[in-house]
Amino acid sequence: MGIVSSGFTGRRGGGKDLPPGQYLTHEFPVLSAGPTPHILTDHWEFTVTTESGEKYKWDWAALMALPSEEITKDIHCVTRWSKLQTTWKGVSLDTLLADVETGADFAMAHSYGGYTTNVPLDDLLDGQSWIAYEYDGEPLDPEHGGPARLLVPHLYFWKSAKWVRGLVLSDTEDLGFWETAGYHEYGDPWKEQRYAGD
Ligand SMILES: Nc1nc2c(c(=O)[nH]1)N[C@H]1C(S)=C(S)[C@@H](COP(=O)(O)O)O[C@H]1N2
Ligand SMILES: [Mo]
Repeated sequence: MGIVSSGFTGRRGGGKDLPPGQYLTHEFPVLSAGPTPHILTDHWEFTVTTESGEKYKWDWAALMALPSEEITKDIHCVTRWSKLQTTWKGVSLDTLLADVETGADFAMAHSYGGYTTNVPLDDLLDGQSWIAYEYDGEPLDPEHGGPARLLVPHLYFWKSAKWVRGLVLSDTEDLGFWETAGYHEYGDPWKEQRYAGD
């Protein structure tokens, strides 16, 4: 009996958490533009390079020594699936960038394997992004970006670079992998900024 409406769970009021054009999934799809790199935490390193070329580096032990946060956020992929209330553990970019001297407006995230994606620096700060290393209480699977990925859940999920290895800060906006291929330079799911010009 009743009306079955796929996409509405009812749990949080029937779809108000879904940006336009998105549907709900309970799966965790894997979307990777290339093969999954397998990086041992012993070899993992995260580097922030400022606009003046100064470098700040963290190895895995240094990342683990930083205060971590439990994160519960909705995620939205530009291929139209959304997943609500995903749970992660990671280190806030506020923590990582606290002592980084920069006046840059833009960041390019770089991944092991060569993927890149551009994000305004302001969108990485104020509790909006993390280097996540656990998903659902478990170490992050390699196919989902383990050992660690960028998590920027307020933008389309392509901005959440898997296997992240660094940020390059800049005064000017460069375009990353998907942005160069015609996707939106910013990617706000609530404004449906899927493609350049949206
Ligand atoms: N390094 C890297 N990061 C990436 C991608 C990728 O291909 N390579 N794909 C992006 C896209 S399009 C999405 S939707 C999400 C998918 O993450 P998932 O595979 O954990 O679902 O990762 C993003 N980060
Ligand atoms: Mo995506």
